[in-house]
Amino acid sequence: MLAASAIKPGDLVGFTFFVGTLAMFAASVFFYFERQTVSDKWKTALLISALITTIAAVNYLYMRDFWCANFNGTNAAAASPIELRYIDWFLTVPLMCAEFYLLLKLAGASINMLWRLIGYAILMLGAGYIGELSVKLGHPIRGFSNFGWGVIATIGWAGIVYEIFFGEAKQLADGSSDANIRRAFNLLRGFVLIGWAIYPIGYMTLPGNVLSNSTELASKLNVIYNVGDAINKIGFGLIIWGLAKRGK
Ligand SMILES: *C/C=C(C)/C=C/C=C(C)/C=C/C1=C(C)CCCC1(C)C
Repeated sequence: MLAASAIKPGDLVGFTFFVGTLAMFAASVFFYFERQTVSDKWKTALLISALITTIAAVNYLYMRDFWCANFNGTNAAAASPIELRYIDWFLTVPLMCAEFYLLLKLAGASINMLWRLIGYAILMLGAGYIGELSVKLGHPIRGFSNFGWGVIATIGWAGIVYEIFFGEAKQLADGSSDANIRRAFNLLRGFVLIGWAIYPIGYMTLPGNVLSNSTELASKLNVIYNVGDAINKIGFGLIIWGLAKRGK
């Protein structure tokens, strides 16, 4: 049963998994219904927004249960649902890259741009996963600690940021005659630069990383990731929704 394990009193992390599930479900219902009301050209993008929050909603049910079944009050690292988390991100981050592609397709975006974004995302998430795995296993992997893997992951993130602030994506957006598209593009890339920065902050609370001694944050890794997911997944969707509502 998905909801087999109860949240223990005072378990803030379990609570954010629960609220995260509700928020993702509510956002999904909203995007599916609103999709009927927008012009055809934005229906696919809004469907992708709904899929992103739906995948997260289902995954949050499992993550909450994993956490609640394993957390005993002190073992935050062992109770962390690392595999489920990264399965979700490996599905939803490429879909977010696809949103950029769909947005800029009318301005002439090439499929290569989409593959580049997805390639960077895979580097970012693959290295991040290996770094978190090294914490779980308790030893470096291929000579790198979680810090080293975090640096490699950051290169992937920097690639995405480069593409949308300086690369082909930026040039296409600049060249678009549609002010609504330019505006949505600027908002989306703001999320990638600022909203996505929440994740490396969470990652830095891992043992041995730069924020691991902060008593405020230590053991709050999953809270930080959950807040990041709610802001970014629902925020991305709302920008696409706003564009679709305004753009004819
Ligand atoms: C819906 C899920 C999203 C938008 C997930 C985004 C995840 C990241 C931007 C993760 C980035 C990381 C780094 C930049 C370095 C440390 C390792 C990661 C994977 C946490």
